[in-house]
Amino acid sequence: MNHAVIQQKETRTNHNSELAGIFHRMASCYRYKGKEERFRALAYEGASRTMNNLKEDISVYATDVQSLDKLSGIGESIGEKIMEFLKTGKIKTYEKLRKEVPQDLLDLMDINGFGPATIKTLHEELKVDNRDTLIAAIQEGKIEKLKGFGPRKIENMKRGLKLFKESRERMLLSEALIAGNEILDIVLKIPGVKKAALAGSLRRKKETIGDIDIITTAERSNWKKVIAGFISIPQCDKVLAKGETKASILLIKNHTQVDLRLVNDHEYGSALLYFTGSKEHNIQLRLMAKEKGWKLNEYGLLDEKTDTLLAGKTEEEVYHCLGLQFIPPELREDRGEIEMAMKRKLPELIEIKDIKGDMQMHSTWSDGSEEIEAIALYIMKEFPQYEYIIMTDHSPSERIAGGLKPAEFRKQFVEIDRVNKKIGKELVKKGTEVDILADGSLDLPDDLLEEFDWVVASIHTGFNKDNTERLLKACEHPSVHCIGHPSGRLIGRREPYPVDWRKLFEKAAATGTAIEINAQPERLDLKDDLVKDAIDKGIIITISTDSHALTQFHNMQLGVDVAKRGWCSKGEILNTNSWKVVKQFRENKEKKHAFKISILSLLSD
Ligand code: DGT
Ligand code: CA
Ligand code: CA
Ligand code: ZN
Repeated sequence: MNHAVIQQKETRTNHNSELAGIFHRMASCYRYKGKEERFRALAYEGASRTMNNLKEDISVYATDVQSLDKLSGIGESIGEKIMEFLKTGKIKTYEKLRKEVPQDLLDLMDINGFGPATIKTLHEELKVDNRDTLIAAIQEGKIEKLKGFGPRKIENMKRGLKLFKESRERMLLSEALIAGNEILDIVLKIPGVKKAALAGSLRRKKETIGDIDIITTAERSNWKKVIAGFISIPQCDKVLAKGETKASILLIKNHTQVDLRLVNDHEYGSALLYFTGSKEHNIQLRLMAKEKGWKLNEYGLLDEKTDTLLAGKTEEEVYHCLGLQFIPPELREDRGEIEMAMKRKLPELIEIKDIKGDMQMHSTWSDGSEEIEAIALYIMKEFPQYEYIIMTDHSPSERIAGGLKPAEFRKQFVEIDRVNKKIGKELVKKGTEVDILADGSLDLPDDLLEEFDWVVASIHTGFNKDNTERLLKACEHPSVHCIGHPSGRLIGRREPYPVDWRKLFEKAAATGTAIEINAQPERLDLKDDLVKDAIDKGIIITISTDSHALTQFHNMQLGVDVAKRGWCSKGEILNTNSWKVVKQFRENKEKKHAFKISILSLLSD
């Protein structure tokens, strides 16, 4: 790819994400202004989502306001703002709004515990307009005197602030992967660079990433040139450190830190191993080496006394020399992987190519942005290996998300049949994401639930309570096949609600209920260590993208990354199977239930 093309690609993604950011902040401003502006807030929030989900840069659609009108969520007024932005780089209404609302506090509005009314009160009563003074005020106990700020609310706010702080310091895996791969491509083009690879938590696919680590090899005579090349890439905002073998920079975008380390070819494997981590995994490896009279560091596996190099060119070589099976980066967390590698019993991890279908998604029938037919056509083109996709629109109590009433689901069944007939393939399956209500009952009648091919049951309310009982009750329902986003967390924004996981996993195993890995970048729910606990209990896992737009189907990779970090092989993931097996899983649950009922009736006779 030549430089001109790269430049063009960068400006392309910029328009959409910049506008999405502005619209999101405008929505926050309107929410802050109060109830009268709530429809504006909703409209701008919708426009922000649309911007994030566009396949092409907005300028491609923006030939005039009329053509923008065709995009979902973009009416005439917002269309004009887009045109204004493309022409002038600014939106006057936004510039005006910024002056009326304390901008520094606005970011907090995305955090659990900081609604617009709360922020307004704090701003007006405490006369604070920046985050630091607000945080200080909370810590000094000043807000306890305000009306409506009880101990539970304040506790909740403190937890929210902690999350917010963490989210400032660490990126989501999805963002870091994009940034990391962009920079890796650029590093590979620096004159003199031979090999380069991502290392650190990014290579291990941890759910959040502190900084991006890159390992590079080059001829020794070129090292100076490579370091100089790295610190002068156009994406670099600031050089943090620069030495002979390493450099650290901050990127312009999001001020992401990138650490680059240079090594010789024959050290590449041991350096990659060292800088991939985790630190805890490395410590265990070093102890192993020591017991054998060796030492292990970034320069190789060496004899302690003679300094003879035993291994170092590849990671495989180092693991082999230590008497270990190769350990995939996703498992390097000191969670028992070294012991298993010694016994040569590591699982053969699931790969993206094993996936045969997507288990949760939403269409325009509820809160998705695409018609069922468009989704089906897109999947046929982009994911030809998929044998099925399950449409799982929301149930009635999800009012904001446009949940469907029973009669509407029955209409949707007809539409799904029509689409399948048109594409000549039983690709689209009939499902729902049914709400688990406060008492653990479901939001749709039993007779309808029985008609679905697949039922995911999820919690969308009551995030501060222990939700174990609700989830257990849902598992006991014969028509619930899977628990969706089981912990309810949003990384950096909302903590998981309390759940007794051991109880839930036992119930899921006993009732034959699957548990979801939701691959939405902010969810990654169930999280990796709990996935491992779940499969140890014999639970079957599904991976789903929960897509609300076409661009989100590619998140399947993130779900697979979580499954790998949870030690899953193909056998533990239901949607690596053909639809026949999914149907068997479903029938199994019904049989289990029927069996239990018949035993109960025998006992009562
Ligand atoms: P992050 O950036 O916080 O998401 O996590 P990592 O794992 O990428 O950590 P980072 O960037 O500080 O260092 C990259 C790798 O380098 C780390 O996974 C292991 C290795 N490493 C760094 N510092 C040490 C250390 O003091 N001892 C050992 N054994 N390894 C280290
Ligand atoms: Ca790192
Ligand atoms: Ca680092
Ligand atoms: Zn949901």
